Amino acid sequence: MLKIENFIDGEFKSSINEEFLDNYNPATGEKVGEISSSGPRDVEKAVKAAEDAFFGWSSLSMDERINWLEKIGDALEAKKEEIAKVESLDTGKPISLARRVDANRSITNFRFFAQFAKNQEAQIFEMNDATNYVHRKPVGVVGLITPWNLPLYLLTWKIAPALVMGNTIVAKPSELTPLTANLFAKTLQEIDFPKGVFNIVHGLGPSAGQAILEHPNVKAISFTGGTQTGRIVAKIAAPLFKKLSLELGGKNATVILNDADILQAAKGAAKAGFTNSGQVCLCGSRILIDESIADDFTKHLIEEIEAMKVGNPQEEDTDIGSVISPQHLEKVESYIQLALEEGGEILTGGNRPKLDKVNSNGAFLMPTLISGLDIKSRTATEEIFGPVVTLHTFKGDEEAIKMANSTDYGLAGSVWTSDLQRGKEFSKQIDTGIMWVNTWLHRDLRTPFGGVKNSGVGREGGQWSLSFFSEMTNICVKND
Ligand code: TXE
Repeated sequence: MLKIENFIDGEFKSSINEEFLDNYNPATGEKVGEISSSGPRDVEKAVKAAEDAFFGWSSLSMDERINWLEKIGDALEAKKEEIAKVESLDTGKPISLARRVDANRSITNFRFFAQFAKNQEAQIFEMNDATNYVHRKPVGVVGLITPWNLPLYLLTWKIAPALVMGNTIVAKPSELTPLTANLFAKTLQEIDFPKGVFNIVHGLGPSAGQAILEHPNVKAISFTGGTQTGRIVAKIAAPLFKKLSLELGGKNATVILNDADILQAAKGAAKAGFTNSGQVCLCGSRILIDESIADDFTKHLIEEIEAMKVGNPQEEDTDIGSVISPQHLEKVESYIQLALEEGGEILTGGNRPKLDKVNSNGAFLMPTLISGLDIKSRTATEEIFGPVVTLHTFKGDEEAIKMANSTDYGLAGSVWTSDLQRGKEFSKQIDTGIMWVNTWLHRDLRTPFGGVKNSGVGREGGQWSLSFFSEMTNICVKND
């Protein structure tokens, strides 16, 4: 039985109250371990360790910190298969997805920010009688609070830029998925990473998470999670004038225009809708299809969905694993019930699969496609965050734009068309932070990542991450 303890000042130690939370494998329903259930006193210890380590870490040169990021990337690369296995065990996601997406991206996050920081140019603004130098300094001790859907991928997406800019860290992974954060901490120990620079406090949001938000010496909060929790984070952090990055929920539209390549669009829409069982904030959980090609497209889409293998996430050919927990499964199923009440028709899925004994107690749901709902129905406007996608027809681009923009979220979307210029122009009309044309989840880490409305505040990626994790001083030198 795994015992996952806090990682403070380079050592693993249980929370002061010696309390633990159970940790489960959602694909089998089995308890796999326990994690420390920390509170404010543990956060105090972690912040103190981060403060004590701050001078040493921030006084390293940028090149020395870049070297450390490269060493971490190499150490994670050597453990890629272990990361994939542990992430799959903790989340119920297919091992192939955990390897291709979670493990690979966790390694890439360090290598990308090492390279990106290397290429940073000094920001200098010349006047006719003076020169302005923009000097970047670390923020100090930063708090990273992350969710359960892409645990190590999203945590390292914040750790790498925070470290390279000279900050020290107190992190709280989701209490549902602590294992790869623990593996990451062990890796830092193995490479003799400076103690206290990176700390983990495990536990529940309202106790451990909230204590990080409230701690006066935590100067910035980078949060990824639900919109509801994002409101709580903002309410606590804003009056303390902490820097705040909020990456929240989404209800993204996959829009198929009348000149799309129907087969390519059906494959793309199925991938966008059901990757990680729909538990990615970027998932295309609403498909909008031009009525002139709706029948043909829907036929191909259903074929793509029904070809997905649902089952044991430890098997290489599994496409859809379990969702994160029985509680989340019930939440997702309640939306299927709601959809029927709102006049929806289930075109495929909507039921739990019959699986072998090992997974008979797992939180599995067949990928589900529902048509016939009003675009303003609750099912089509609230984030479900599971393998449930709604299908809506439109007549002409104007109506498609209106429908795509008809939720309180604004994170991402995709549009499928054979006319790339049309796709680009269409994308400009959509109120989201990210739009893909004839693809989905194709990522250049230099680009701004984040959303508007209830999808959050701020952007991550490239220069946006380096700016968030640093403070600027403009030094204006009068020329003699
Ligand atoms: O997020 P939560 P979860 C959305 C999606 C999903 C919902 C819940 O809608 O259903 O979020 O997912 C910590 N003070 N997305 O449970 O609950 C919590 O312990 C401080 C979209 O992951 O918001 C965890 O570490 N911290 C998202 C983290 O916040 C608190 C990806 C996220 O938990 C807290 C994942 C509090 N009061 C979920 N309450 C995206 N945009 O990528 C909780 N936490």
